[in-house]
Amino acid sequence: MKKMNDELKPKALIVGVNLRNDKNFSYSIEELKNLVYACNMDVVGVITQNLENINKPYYIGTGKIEDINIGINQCQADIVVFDNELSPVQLRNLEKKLNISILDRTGLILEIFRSRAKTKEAKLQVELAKLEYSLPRLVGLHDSLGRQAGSSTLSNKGSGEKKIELDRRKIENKIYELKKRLDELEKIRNNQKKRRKNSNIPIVALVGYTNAGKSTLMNAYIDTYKKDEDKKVYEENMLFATLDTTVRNIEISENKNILLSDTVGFVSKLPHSLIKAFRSTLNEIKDADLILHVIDYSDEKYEEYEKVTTNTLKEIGVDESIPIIKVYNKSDLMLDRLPLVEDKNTIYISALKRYGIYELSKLIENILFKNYIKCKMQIPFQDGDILSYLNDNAHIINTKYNEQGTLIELECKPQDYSKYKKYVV
Ligand SMILES: Nc1nc2c(ncn2[C@@H]2O[C@H](COP(=O)(O)OP(=O)(O)OP(=O)(O)O)[C@@H](O)[C@H]2O)c(=O)[nH]1
Ligand SMILES: [Mg+2]
Repeated sequence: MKKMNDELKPKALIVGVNLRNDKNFSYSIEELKNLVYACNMDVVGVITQNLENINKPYYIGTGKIEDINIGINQCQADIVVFDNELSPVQLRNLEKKLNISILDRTGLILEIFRSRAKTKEAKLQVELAKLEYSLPRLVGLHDSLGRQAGSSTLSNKGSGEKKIELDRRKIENKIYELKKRLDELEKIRNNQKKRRKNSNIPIVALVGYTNAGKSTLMNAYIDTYKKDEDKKVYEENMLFATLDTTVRNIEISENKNILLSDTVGFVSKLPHSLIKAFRSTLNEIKDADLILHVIDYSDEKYEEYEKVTTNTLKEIGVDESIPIIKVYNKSDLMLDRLPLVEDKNTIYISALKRYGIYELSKLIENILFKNYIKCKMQIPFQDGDILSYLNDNAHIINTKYNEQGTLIELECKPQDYSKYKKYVV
């Protein structure tokens, strides 16, 4: 039996154009369905068309418009969702022909982000992205207003155009104001970043397709290494549960700390206005010394998701020289499909069940602390301050006391090794 709630959900008819036999087309439609569900709507039908080129005024071919009209009636749809981004003119033309609300992929993703934003910065970023997106689309919203031919000055325009012009100015002012407030927040963020850089603790960024388990992995680290319940992050089975960045200092082995950061997830064709508005949140990834690319191995489309993430990293300008570990997550659901031999810098784990966390830490350690030098130092009693510095900053493997002082076996940074070379035995 259908739940009452389901009946109240808006019914969406999906429309997709397969341009020049795109091999990613069916994947894109599947993804759009998930985005529609994430926006709390039901999918009641899918209409597709194969085209060589788009039909500029409507995006879809003119003949297909009638099919969509029939589809709307048959499925009793409340809204039509297009799989691509529509130009303002296309949106207006289609609304006129179909007489129904229309959302394109970008509008849909923006709507999901709006409903998820919790922190002040995320809210401001989403609002900015929405305004940037709606500005060129204003004409469509006011098309029903009367127009007169007129010169370009406001006073000579017809009432419809005047209204659009006033709205446009209002939105432009609001965009200016939002950017200013976001710049202020970015300054605070940059100061925090500077402090982090100065601390010399390597930054490890969790990245990946939305819902891959990044936040769950962050929590697994907090659980395993910090035992600090209230510092956990929000994890949830929904697209875009996380919209901001959280950083935690984790000691993955004695005196080897990392700054682990969890941030917003990706989806294919992430709208440009969002990438622009979320610039400062996404910039956190650019500063990383190591990227953990988290992949939901239990999803049959995981290879597609992998590509989406790799492409998005390129798009936001992440340096290709940053090392990446591929973390195949949710392996607890795939125990019969685990490879016998893992590739280099690849690991199969379960963030939820906490399987493979220690092994992942070892991989991280091998990359970030590989230049640590293993040695023995004999520290005389009178140099207790050096012993306490090394206790705090090096990985001490063994400590023995003898007549000359303390003999330690340790792994330390090359800088510390050269500084304290005289103690090496
Ligand atoms: N079975 C299983 N489920 C997992 C595992 N890791 C995460 N999940 C589930 O996957 C869902 C999404 O997890 P999140 O950690 O919120 O995913 P995310 O990558 O942070 O997602 P966004 O913040 O939305 O981008 C949750 O319901 C988790 O319980 C795992 O190892 N095994
Ligand atoms: Mg998350």
